[in-house]
Amino acid sequence: MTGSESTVDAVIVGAGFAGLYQLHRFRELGLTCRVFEKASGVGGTWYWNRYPGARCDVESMSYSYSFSPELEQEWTWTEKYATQPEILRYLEHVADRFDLRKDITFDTSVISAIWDDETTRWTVTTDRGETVTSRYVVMATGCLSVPKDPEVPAIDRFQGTIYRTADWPHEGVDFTGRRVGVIGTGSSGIQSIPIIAGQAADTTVFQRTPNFSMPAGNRPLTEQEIAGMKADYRRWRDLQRTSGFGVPVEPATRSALEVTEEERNATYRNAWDTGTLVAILTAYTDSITDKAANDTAAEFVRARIREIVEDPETAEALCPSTYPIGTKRPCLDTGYYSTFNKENVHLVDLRATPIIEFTEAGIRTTDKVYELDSIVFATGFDAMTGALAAIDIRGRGGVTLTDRWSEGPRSYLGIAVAGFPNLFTITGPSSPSVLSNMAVSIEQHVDFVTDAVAHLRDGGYAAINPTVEAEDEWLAHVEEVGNFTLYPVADSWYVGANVPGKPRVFMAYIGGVGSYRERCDRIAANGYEGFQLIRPEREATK
Ligand code: NA7
Repeated sequence: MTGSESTVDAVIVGAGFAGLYQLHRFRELGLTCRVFEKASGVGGTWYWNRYPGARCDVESMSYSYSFSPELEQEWTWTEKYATQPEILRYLEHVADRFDLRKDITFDTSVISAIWDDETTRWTVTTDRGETVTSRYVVMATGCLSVPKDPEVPAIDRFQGTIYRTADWPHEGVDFTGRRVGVIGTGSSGIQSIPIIAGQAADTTVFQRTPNFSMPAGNRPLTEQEIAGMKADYRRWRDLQRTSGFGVPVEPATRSALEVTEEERNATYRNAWDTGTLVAILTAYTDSITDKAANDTAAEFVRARIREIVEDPETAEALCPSTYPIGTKRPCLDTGYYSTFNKENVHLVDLRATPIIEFTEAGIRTTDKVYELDSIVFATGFDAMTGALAAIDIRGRGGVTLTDRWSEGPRSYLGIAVAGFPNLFTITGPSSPSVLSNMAVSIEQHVDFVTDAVAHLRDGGYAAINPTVEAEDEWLAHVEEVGNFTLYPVADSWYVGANVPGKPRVFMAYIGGVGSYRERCDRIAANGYEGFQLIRPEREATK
């Protein structure tokens, strides 16, 4: 395809959960589409993150598409929390079932997207030299798709093997007999460490910030559970869509501070035993808004860590204490804390002894050299904006998205950016996405975008673009709601704190998936309030 040029109605960037569904919906509208995907297959996150133990920590029957009742009935999940291979098989099945692959070009990255105000078209260029002109561009590039390495000197000097959880070898890795170091204790580290430690001769975990983790209680689904859910999917989907996090929960009615310690701990114990992320964070009305209330949940989890981990010094180092529980993404694990009871597993607290550099033989901290055969980077992502910043996106007047976002991402609803007409960001910054069940948020965004495009077509409009005022109002609302909670205080990837130099902005909407959906529906029903609808040749604007 090198050097070729073509025209379609829409270019979609990415063939993960979002890109696949967007392609399906646009095709239903009769649009011609091209999807470009960097990987050699569909799946996005679930294509790349093949590290041992990789699972979704939203329950499998909820973390799935709802748009096709037939798909819901024919696909059967096997475990409470699906593994990466199972989710990838599901997405491959979706691609085949809806005949999506024929419009997807694999092994191809989009490198630029340039808007032309005269033609009201985007010109999209790929790293294989192909140029496509389209009316619409949808960035289905994912929130956690640009991995970042640890910021330590001399990584290249290390003579052993380096693996990245976010780009794991397809053939897998056998750590038997090896001395392995793992850097990073987010979800990827916490899921993989027990399995790596089960194989390796010796495992050293380099921890900068301890994380709150709860037992996943993963298990095979029973036939009754599967049949029950399949019979009840429609009601369940409605509950998901109107919930706070895209996962139905009983709303709390009381403050954590108005009940006795005994009652509170019984509630937390029940929440802990559910093996879900949300139960402990939604147990009380003020769990995530009041520091004293939050402390009670944090202390409950710390007590469990001290119970499980036998060495008191290691237990203390594993106890998070520098941020409220929930304000950095908590984890679900299978045997994470007990892994530190093994003799051949060691914890290095990087707050006490930071890494100085990599050496030929391993890692040098301020007090010691750790000799290693392999090092695993589980060091996270340039979240929310990384994948968009990697593409040279230029809107009206040649303004780049990177310049427009130099002080932090600006967006209306997390879907569209003033000055960048007909460009849509699925689960973009300031949407509820990363604080929700992604499957629910992705479907809602794709549906909104598809309806907007149908509205343009039916009304004879050439383009849609949010106004700066609508963007300002939305961002003020996102900030106001965020500030009502404890989220902005933590040095998390939600605020960009994990990437040196990134502007500190709380990039998620915590107003709830349900109320966000209502707002989007209202905006659409009111003729796309806050958006400018542009007629061909700008003959009229609204
Ligand atoms: P996360 O959650 O961002 O975790 C990355 C981890 O790597 C975290 O513990 C970081 O510590 C650590 N890290 C990052 N850079 C360094 C350096 N330079 N030195 C030492 N340690 C470092 O990424 P995951 O892949 O685990 O999970 C991503 C999401 O996937 C997760 O939130 C779920 O939504 C699913 P830090 O906390 O920054 O001090």
